[in-house]
Amino acid sequence: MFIALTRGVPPSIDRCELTHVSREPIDFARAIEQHGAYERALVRLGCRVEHLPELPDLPDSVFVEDAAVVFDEVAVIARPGAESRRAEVPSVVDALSAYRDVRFIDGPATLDGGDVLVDRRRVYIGASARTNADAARQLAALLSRFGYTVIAIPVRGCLHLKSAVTLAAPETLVLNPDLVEPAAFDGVQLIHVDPSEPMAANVLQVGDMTLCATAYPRTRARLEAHGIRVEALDATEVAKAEGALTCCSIILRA
Ligand code: CIR
Repeated sequence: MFIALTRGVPPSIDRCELTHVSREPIDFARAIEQHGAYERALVRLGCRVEHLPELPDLPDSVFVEDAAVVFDEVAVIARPGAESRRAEVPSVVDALSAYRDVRFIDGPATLDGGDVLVDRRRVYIGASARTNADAARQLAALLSRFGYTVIAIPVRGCLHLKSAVTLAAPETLVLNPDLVEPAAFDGVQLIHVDPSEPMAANVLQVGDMTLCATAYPRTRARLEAHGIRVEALDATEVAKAEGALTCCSIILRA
């Protein structure tokens, strides 16, 4: 039903880019174990996991989400805002070319996939340190023929739009109102993270299940109170690399 592109955790992950997070030692063995559990969860939820080639010397290469945004009609190849991450992209282009027409965000515009949140025909794009207005304009031009509306959303105090808000269920977003303005999301149900869990807004909905990090039990309870089925996964090691659950896969309808 779904294909999930993933890539192994590189041994260089301790040299990853960091913007809003202080560097802490990453337990590589534990990171591999958690990533394996993540992939097994995706399989349980109906994904065929396809492994991209390992890139051991690219510290952020496990965060495949940033390299592309895939729609049913087209794959849009990103141009990551961190120059150190641009070499991650070609293998993602190769993999996606088997499934979709691919289109590119042209430089000097920059776009990280973590800044793009798709809810039906609405595409929210973060105005962040990684993604700029030129990329938003190009994305809108690429998608207008398919009936998508692209809406630029400022984000503050976090890396990506999807650090601040993600899809928890159809027409339902989970968000941290300190990082993104709730009024920007008109006409959808909003669930706020528990205030004691500011980084809990990154969840990954696949089919009728939503994956959430075990570190955020209070936000999980809020989702469940809204009737959302939640499975919790440990994601402590990618969190130290400023990553979360959506970042580690590109999921597309087969
Ligand atoms: C970076 O700064 O690019 C990585 N250390 C973390 C990227 C996380 N990706 C994501 O949220 N989509």
